[in-house]
Amino acid sequence: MAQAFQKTTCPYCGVGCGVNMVLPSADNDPVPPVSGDEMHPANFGRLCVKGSSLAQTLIDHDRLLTPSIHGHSASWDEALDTISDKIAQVVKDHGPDAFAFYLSGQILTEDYYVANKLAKGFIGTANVDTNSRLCMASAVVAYKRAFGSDTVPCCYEDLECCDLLIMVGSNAAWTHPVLYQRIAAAKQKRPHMKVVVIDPRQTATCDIADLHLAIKPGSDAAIFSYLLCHSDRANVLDHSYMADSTSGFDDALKCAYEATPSLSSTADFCGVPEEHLTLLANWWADIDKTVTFYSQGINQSSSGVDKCNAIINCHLATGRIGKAGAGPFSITGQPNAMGGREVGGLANQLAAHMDFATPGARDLVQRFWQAPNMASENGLKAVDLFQAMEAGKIKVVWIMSTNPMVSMPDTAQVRRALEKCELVIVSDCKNNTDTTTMADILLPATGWSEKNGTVTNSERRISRQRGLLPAPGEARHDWWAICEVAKKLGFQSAFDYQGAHDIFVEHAALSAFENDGTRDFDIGHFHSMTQAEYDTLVPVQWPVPKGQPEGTKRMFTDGQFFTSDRKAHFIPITPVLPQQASNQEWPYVLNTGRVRDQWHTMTRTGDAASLARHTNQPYVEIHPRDVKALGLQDQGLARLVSPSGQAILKVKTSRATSPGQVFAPIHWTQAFANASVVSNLIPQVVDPLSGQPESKHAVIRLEAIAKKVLFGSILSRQTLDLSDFLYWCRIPSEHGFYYEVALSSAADVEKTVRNLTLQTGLSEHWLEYQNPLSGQSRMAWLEEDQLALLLYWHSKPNNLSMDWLVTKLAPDSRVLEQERLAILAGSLAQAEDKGEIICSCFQVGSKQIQKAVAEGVGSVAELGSQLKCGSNCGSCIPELKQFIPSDVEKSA
Ligand SMILES: Nc1nc2c(c(=O)[nH]1)N[C@H]1C(S)=C(S)[C@@H](COP(=O)(O)OP(=O)(O)OC[C@H]3O[C@@H](n4cnc5c(=O)[nH]c(N)nc54)[C@H](O)[C@@H]3O)O[C@H]1N2
Ligand SMILES: Nc1nc2c(c(=O)[nH]1)N[C@H]1C(S)=C(S)[C@@H](COP(=O)(O)OP(=O)(O)OC[C@H]3O[C@@H](n4cnc5c(=O)[nH]c(N)nc54)[C@H](O)[C@@H]3O)O[C@H]1N2
Ligand code: SF4
Ligand SMILES: [Mo]
Repeated sequence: MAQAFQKTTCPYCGVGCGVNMVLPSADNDPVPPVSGDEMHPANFGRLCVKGSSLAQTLIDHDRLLTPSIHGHSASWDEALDTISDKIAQVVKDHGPDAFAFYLSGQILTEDYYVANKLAKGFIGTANVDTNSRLCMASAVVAYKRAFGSDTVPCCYEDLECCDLLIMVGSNAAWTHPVLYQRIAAAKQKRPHMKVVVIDPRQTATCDIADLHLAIKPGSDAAIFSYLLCHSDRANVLDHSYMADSTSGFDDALKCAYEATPSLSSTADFCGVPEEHLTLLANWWADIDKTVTFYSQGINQSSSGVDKCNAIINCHLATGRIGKAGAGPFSITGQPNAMGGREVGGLANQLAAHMDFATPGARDLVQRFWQAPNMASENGLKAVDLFQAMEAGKIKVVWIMSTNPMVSMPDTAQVRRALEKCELVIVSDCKNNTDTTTMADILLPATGWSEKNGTVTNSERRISRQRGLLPAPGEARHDWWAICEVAKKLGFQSAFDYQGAHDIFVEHAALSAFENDGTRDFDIGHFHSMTQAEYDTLVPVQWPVPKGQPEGTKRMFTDGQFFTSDRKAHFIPITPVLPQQASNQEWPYVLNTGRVRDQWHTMTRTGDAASLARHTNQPYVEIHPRDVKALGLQDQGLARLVSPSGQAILKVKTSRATSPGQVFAPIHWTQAFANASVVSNLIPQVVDPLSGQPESKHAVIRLEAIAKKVLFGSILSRQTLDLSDFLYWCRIPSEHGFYYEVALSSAADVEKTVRNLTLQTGLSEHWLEYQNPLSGQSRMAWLEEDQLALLLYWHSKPNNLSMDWLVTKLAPDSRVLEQERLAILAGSLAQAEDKGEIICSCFQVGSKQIQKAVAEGVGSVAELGSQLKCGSNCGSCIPELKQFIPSDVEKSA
């Protein structure tokens, strides 16, 4: 019998896919517990590999279950008393600005709303910032400069009905996979549709590109300045639209001509062939229905706001906005980055899309909230906030749903700041993150599948997340913890909510309060919604003002904007390169970003062994020319050194990056590897307008790690202290603990083995195999026929599959007499070796795919019917194509 499912929303990326979740039941029903919601307008039933693996992340591994104060378990009451007493004391002694929230685009709108209300209206500080500062703060400021409001004009359908799609600084194939697949499907149906990717790196997204501009890092604004000039030269300016709906064009055009006087100077500035730029310019001139889709390659830049406005200028000049298939579309990363913007959850926002600078706004919000202590000016943006903390000015910080010890630039500075701060409160679902280890007070939060509320996706669509599972241990909702502290501070009536529904309707009422069409964000239709209506809310795009329940697909269809003159503003742009340029001392440029199967700091995706198999270790992608010049070894280790820090990463030789540039993913933390936190290397350089860090750019040195390094793989029944290793990385596995490691020298083996036997309490007896010719040495400890510890040493970096060996760590697994040799020889393991996993859904590896292709399989579709790979979520299709010789030729 099929089980009933409930609808909720995926907690990962800003696509905001609808998810059906089967509630646990006693019988073993074959229906998968998580599937795509066919009715949800973001995904129509599709899920990517992360969404499909959600069930695997519901396990309670390392869950934070009780509050604690200075490492000792405490009751909620004790923890909340300690927090409110301390806040009251610092506010009294040092003023309200000694307190700060550091929040996240991964809390729900209702959580965000009460945090913002408490700080800005009741404690009296606008020190409410969030990891969205690292994510889309530049896009927000640019929209506001141009439109007078932070309004995303487009919707997902525009990506399917445009004729030219320019994807800038986005690797959507891996980061917004369901949207990418919608685009790929639309392009297949409409072959005239052109896709252009602008990214210094060749990425999986280039798979559908008709043109890839591998620009010099940071040079994007010059491309769009050139397109603005070209629109003028090619006579495709929309003069009547500009006259009716915009102002400031002449200055912007003059500036663009100064910045990009010729094709050759622009091509040179951007480091691209002139033919590529000409092709793009011709398409831009010839094709009216154009969407520019942009993400972190644009935003995370010291000139991020200008880059966004350079894009918006081009759309305004050609009237390509407010129409089907046209617009400047900033795509959000986190599931509720948009919800955060809606409540005003950034230090330079007030509430409900109002700012401190908007005349009358502070008074309006004060009256609506009946707030006793309204903040009156912007608070500190993330980087400034942590610097003020180090300087002793922020004395209490409440960090919620983010891991700044990994994600902020210059994490050593973040450590110093948190050490200095008198009270660090961290609300998280996990016990052991790089930030929870810095907390004075830990508060256990409910997580996805347990909490109730709303999130808003990249196309302004509000969807419900539904609490379907019970909260484990003493975990509580984030909004509840904030409201309890507010009440203890004396603000009972303003925070006396019975549930998320109460908060949502208040938020809706504020959005409509004295609005009358003056503010874009208006969801007044919901102000009187009942609990039952909230519980059955279907996904809807804002604005949804009173009397207009339908939702709004596209904004600015009438050419009216939210500036004082109701016109959109052109901004004159002078393109600049990243603030730090490489030089003799720091000859390489580091670019950072995401991999397909991991989410941020791996606190959730790191629980799914199957997701670890695509990319199992932190790596740095380096062009073969540089690998050779630096004497590095492919798959070996490199040390990356920047003026702010260091990291050790595995070398991945790749032509995807250009010589002189390297790329490293951001995901690995100290909980997963000893020396691979990439944000260590990033300087605290920010955009002057948005405060967004230049997280995509550091100047670095690369060093080969001495040749005598001994590499190893370790399997263990228990976690190990590997602090005397040069390098270790824990790879999530189905059973036990699996580490890839390196020792500085083979001479350290004896001491290391002694240390490991002491730690594990294992005997001095082990099975051993040595091959002096190959430098291999292997040791296994068995306890009552069960594998307890296995050490494999190799003198060269090795890609041995540990799949079969890991199964021997399963609790009921026995090592049979005849398998003892296989354990040391690894022979059975190799018989099972699938190679690097390409398709995570069906765990199909590169070696299996290569074999099928060698045997005559000639297309991705045939691969799918033979091996199943690519036939579920489709996230791996760009990679599968790389195995098919005819497809590789086509893309070359
Ligand atoms: N698998 C996965 N998906 C995710 C996430 C995740 O952690 N894992 N996180 C989510 C979040 S919060 C976000 S914000 C999004 C981010 O989504 P994206 O922005 O698509 O992801 P990134 O990999 O950070 O960066 C995108 C690209 O910017 C390029 N780039 C670097 N410098 C420049 C430049 O100067 N100009 C241009 N044009 N490009 C440049 C990089 O080479 C990279 O390919 O992903 C969301 N989706
Ligand atoms: N160098 C470099 N740095 C970057 C980036 C980059 O591209 N390059 N990207 C930046 C971007 S775009 C982003 S968005 C950030 C992301 O960086 P972070 O926000 O630091 O990363 P997450 O791993 O998502 O952290 C979320 C934390 O919240 C916890 N959590 C999950 N759900 C809940 C909940 O409901 N309540 C509570 N209280 N806790 C919860 C998780 O366990 C986890 O510890 O990284 C930024 N940093
Ligand atoms: S694309 Fe994937 S990660 Fe993003 S919301 Fe959809 S299922 Fe979740
Ligand atoms: Mo993000």
